[in-house]
Amino acid sequence: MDQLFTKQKVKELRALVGDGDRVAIVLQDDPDPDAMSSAIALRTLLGRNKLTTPIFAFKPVTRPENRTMMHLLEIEVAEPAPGELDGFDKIAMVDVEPPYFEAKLPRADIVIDHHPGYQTGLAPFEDIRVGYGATATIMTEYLVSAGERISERLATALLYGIRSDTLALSRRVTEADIEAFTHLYPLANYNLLRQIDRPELPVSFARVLARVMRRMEVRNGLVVIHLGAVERDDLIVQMADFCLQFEGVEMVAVSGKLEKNLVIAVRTHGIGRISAGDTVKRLFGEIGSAGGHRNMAKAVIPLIAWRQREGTTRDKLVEARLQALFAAAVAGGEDSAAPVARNGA
Ligand SMILES: [Mn+2]
Repeated sequence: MDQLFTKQKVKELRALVGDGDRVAIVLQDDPDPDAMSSAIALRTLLGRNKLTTPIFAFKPVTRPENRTMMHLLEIEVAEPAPGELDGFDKIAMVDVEPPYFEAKLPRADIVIDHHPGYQTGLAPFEDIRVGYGATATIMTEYLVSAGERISERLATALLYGIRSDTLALSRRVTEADIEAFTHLYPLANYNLLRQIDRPELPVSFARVLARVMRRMEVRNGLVVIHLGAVERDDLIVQMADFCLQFEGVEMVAVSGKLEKNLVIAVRTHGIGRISAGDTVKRLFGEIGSAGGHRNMAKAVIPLIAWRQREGTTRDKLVEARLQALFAAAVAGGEDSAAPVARNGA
């Protein structure tokens, strides 16, 4: 890699984004691993988090392994509401270029990509490396050049991005891709990579499924299910996604006890007035960490805090209480600010 050039680009990139700027990262429709990993790398490089620098795509991720990657690596990609992108100070795109979006974007400020055939000179910051096998390779070079710590999660994402864009380094691969791959290799989590390729459900989960699916009901577009104790966080998430596919379902809340916490995953189609993120913040923000986007949110509540407020952590009662809380939220819409009453029964 041309280290001097990369260093210069990182400097330019950071200079372009002001401290208080809200930055939107926009990806191609149905984003792939290269795009998603490049997006979180850009966020790290800019020292941002998901609130100040959310990731958007006009069409959601659909491929099962890409969805698994999102869940396992906790990458959130939101569909922008009409006009939402106008509210951002900077619009960045990775693994894609402005003409792809036609008139859908108000602006383009940052473009980092490896696809050939686009017109350049459309954004103040551009780094298009047509020879490269993956945008994740460019992003890895940026991170290395900037001396950024590459977390296990980020390394796993970038490695998977490079691997999938180059068909495991067999197609369109350059020296730079191999160098980036080699750099990331010792930093990544192989167990996660294997799970992305082929997520396995524990056999014991079949029994959990058989038990809970029997009592699944759709009420007012809402499904609430408490799984009881679960072995892994992603089982809760997978269950929520699964339930969202049923006829008439608009919002799903699935909870499970994971170690000392009650973990709640919420999914919506994002069409009604209800935002999953706002709902969990309102319901659980005071007793745990809770947040997310319109379609996707999560709350992690220490069981001890749940017991203090709700009186009990018995599975049956947890489900009944969650059912009541979410039903009230759905009925009340965004404006329902009703405080959550202590209620043991
Ligand atoms: Mn790519």
